[in-house]
Amino acid sequence: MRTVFSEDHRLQDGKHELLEGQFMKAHESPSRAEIVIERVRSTKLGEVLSPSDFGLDPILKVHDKGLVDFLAVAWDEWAATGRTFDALPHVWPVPGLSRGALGRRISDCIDGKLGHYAIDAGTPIMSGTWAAVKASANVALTAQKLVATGERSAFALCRPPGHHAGSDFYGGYCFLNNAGIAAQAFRDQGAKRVAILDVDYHHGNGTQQMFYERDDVLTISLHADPRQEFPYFLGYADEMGVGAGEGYHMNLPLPWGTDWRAYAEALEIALKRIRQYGAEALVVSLGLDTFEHDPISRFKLVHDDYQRLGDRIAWADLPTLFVMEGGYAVEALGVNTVNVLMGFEQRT
Ligand code: OKP
Ligand code: ZN
Repeated sequence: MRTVFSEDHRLQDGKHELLEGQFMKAHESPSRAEIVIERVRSTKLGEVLSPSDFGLDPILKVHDKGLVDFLAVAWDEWAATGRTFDALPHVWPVPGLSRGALGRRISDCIDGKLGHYAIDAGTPIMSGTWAAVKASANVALTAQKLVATGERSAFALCRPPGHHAGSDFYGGYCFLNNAGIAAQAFRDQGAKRVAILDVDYHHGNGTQQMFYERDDVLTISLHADPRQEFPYFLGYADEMGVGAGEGYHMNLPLPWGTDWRAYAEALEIALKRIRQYGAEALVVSLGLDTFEHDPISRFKLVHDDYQRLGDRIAWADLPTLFVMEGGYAVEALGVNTVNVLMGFEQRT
């Protein structure tokens, strides 16, 4: 399997996130991608390619121009106020604040804009953020092209991750939805039906929102129950799509402490649905934060389970694009990630 990777991920190096009432060292760090690419290289998984530049068009197919334009200038507007630390929001419009005829205003001030577009205070914007975010989307699109042009699979080593970013919001360490952008690219290149399987520990709320009213992209997320975990407001089992999208979204929330046995049962439900759907391509939002030692998560998967995960995904028997999402037990991240990819290849 070939891997697409860009060194530009390092340009995203946020210092802190607001967590449990404190500023903590950011969990989403450059070391994450470094350890994964090292493991890809040392295991000889396959060739490593640099991304091509696809520009903004494929991004604007799934993201609003308002969000994209904001991300492009957010740092400059923040820095123009004389601030030198990372940009984070600190005030948000709850739905009731400007309900009904009042509508939602977007302030001219950077603090108002941050609160308008961000879902949390855990996703710092710095001088290199936009360059890293564009590179991450290009990594996904380059790997997507490999699969669309006949490769059985490819690995997009994206950083920053994407699955919490929706059409018009960012957050949860994510700015643009790499998996969603890639799924849309499959559609635009002629695939009639595409499936996205999200195995990150956290619910893929951005992906859900982006495709919620569509039947041409089936979205399924296995994740920690939002009653207990971020993103709290979405990810419940009764959210199944609306309008044309009714029946084309599936959430499989699982409790803290979930191990491989329970995880595998949910995974089987997801994979059966994907096969029944008749997808022509599969995009996997590959998060490794289901690992037993992940510092911000509470599932109990072990190293070998990731090979099993790859093997099960291969059972769907589809051209498959793996897109990197979360995973914060950095020392183990390379091994666990490549275990999935190797497990997938061994079935083929
Ligand atoms: C990004 B990805 C937990 C706070 C969570 C944000 C987590 C974002 C995870 N107590 N803060 O899905 O791995
Ligand atoms: Zn996650």
